Amino acid sequence: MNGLAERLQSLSDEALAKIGAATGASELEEIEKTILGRKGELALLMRGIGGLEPSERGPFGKAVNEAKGAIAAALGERKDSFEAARMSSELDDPHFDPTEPTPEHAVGHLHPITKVRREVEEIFLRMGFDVTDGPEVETEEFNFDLLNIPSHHPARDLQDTFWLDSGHVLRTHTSCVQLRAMIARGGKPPIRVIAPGRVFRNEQPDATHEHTFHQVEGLMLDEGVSVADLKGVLTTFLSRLFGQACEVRLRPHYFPFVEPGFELDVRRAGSKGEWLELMGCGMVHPNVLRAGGVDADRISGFAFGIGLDRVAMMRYGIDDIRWMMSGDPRFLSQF
Ligand code: YSA
Repeated sequence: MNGLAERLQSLSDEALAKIGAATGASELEEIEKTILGRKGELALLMRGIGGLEPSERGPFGKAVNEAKGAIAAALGERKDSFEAARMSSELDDPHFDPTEPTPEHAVGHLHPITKVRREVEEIFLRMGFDVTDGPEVETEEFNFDLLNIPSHHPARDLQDTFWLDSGHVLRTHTSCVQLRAMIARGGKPPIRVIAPGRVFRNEQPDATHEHTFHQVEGLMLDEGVSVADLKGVLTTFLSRLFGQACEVRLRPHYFPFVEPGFELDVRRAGSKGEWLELMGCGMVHPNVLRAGGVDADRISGFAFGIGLDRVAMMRYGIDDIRWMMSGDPRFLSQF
């Protein structure tokens, strides 16, 4: 057999002797790697099989497998005996206390923003909306131009927007997903989508402002959709979200991508309490509809953008938005 059988025998004898003489688990791991490993000595020996007579190959392969089995079994036995020795020395240690409780495992849970986002999604799904998303790194076109935001608008200023060297922006709002949703649906109504996601603004954080926060965009387009539908859908949504009947008030506001545009305030129905400003909304501007491939003469609809962090703050009584992205367990463990 070309000397291969003798080499196999001596390799196997040597390996078994080394295993017997090993003084610890790490030595065994080293032996395992050098003998049985993918590039180990047995694998090298197997490569010589091609030089054998065809009639010798079968018996040689079998002998290699047997040697491998014997070495692996010896390794296993020796590992077990090291482990047993380690355990018994630990048990013999006079300081070992088997009654000591195991350390507590911290169990994780969802972030308050994730919880609120899921609730918002659930409510809109039940009202027949789809949930969609879009890229956080956007083109100037989708973030501004197609949304009817003119080049002199302050949002385009370096002060307010993170511009990338490539000319892209970190999206400043989720409104760009309105266009992506219209285009993805070939401009064909009915279109009912919400798009939750992260947005970014080059702002100095304070208790109510972050540079990275979350919005949920909403869009509903069809024939004959009016401000009454906007008010109805959003009143239903907010009443479900806050678990009590809500009253909604629209105040005229300018957003370039809607006409008319509003800011929406909410309060508990029948209460004389304070109105809380919650989101921007309005009837989608015909220029935006056209940019999304929608027939603006026949189709109308509304859109809205909610600040999700602010909703979560109200929901859980959080007094400073900067906790949200802090990753601080003292904050997170309260939810
Ligand atoms: C308006 C009309 C539409 O048809 C559709 C969407 C919109 C919303 C618009 N795209 C927008 O971003 N308006 S906004 O600048 O007023 O932001 C919307 C909400 O995001 C705010 O009401 C607020 O809740 C939240 N927000 C804004 N800046 C923030 C912030 N939350 C935390 N940190 C900031 N820096």
